[in-house]
Amino acid sequence: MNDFNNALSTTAGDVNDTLERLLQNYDDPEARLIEAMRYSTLGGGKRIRPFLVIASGELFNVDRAQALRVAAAVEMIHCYSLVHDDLPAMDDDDLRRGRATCHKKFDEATAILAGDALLAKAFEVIADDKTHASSKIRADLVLALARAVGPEGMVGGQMLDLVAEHHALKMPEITRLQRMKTGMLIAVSCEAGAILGKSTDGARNALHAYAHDLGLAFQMADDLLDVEGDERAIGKGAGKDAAAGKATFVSLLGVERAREQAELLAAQACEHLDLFDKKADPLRQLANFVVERSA
Ligand code: GRG
Repeated sequence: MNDFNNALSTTAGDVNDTLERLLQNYDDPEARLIEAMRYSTLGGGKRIRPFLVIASGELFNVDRAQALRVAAAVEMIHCYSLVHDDLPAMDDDDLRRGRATCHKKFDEATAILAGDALLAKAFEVIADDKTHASSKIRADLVLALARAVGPEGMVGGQMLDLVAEHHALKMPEITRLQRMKTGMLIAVSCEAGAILGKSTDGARNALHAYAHDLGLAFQMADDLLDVEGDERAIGKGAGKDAAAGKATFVSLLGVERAREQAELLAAQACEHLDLFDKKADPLRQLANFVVERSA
């Protein structure tokens, strides 16, 4: 295993431990809700967003335990989006991370509640003073995260995606949709390290620019996996976009150009990190991982 894979798996282990602690099972009648939340967060995943929080925090010597709480909160939000996206009213998927989706394992109502509860829990974790002693920093994190996942971010992007099923989107529209749907959570994961570390505006903007290119590269790689990926490796249904007649980066650019473009964006993402020294190497390595991944 190389250094990067080691770092990614160490982060995944630490995030799992943090999620375990934050989502304690108990015996009350609502235990089924916690069980569904734990099922949806502790069952695998690459933990790319938590890695971004930790790696960007390291640039500013952020305390790891504090960064891990933010990383776990971001992962809770990501998992909530997956649980809701898999519901019959949305993508109607049976498989996620190589096992039954939350509503298949439990039931639809429980999956809706588990998603809702993960979103609320994430903000509870961020707003708790264990995350940072400064209420200003905690409020900045809450604001950045709420903007990234709300109507002008992830959920707004999901709405555009639903509307897009009835319209042929072009490149600028797809780019905007994907930027909102997946890019903004990726961007706030990078910026969280800068917020926790009270960075300069210049450093935060550089991380934002890195994340912008990284998010698009990530989505292009995801579209390529939907066309070329092995269902067992990616742990979810493949070929769904084409079957649904959805416009994607691959349907608009073709496989070759989408791959070239993803690689270009990953390289461009790294250029935004030039003001940081070797400490930013994990972020540079992640950009390569994102376009080379097979899952
Ligand atoms: C709020 C319902 C709702 C949806 C928001 C983000 C999103 C929109 C839906 C999630 C479904 C999806 C396929 C989004 C595209 C982004 C993407 C490829 C997510 C999967 O991220 P990975 O590859 O997954 O990081 P793991 O399992 O590794 O965490």
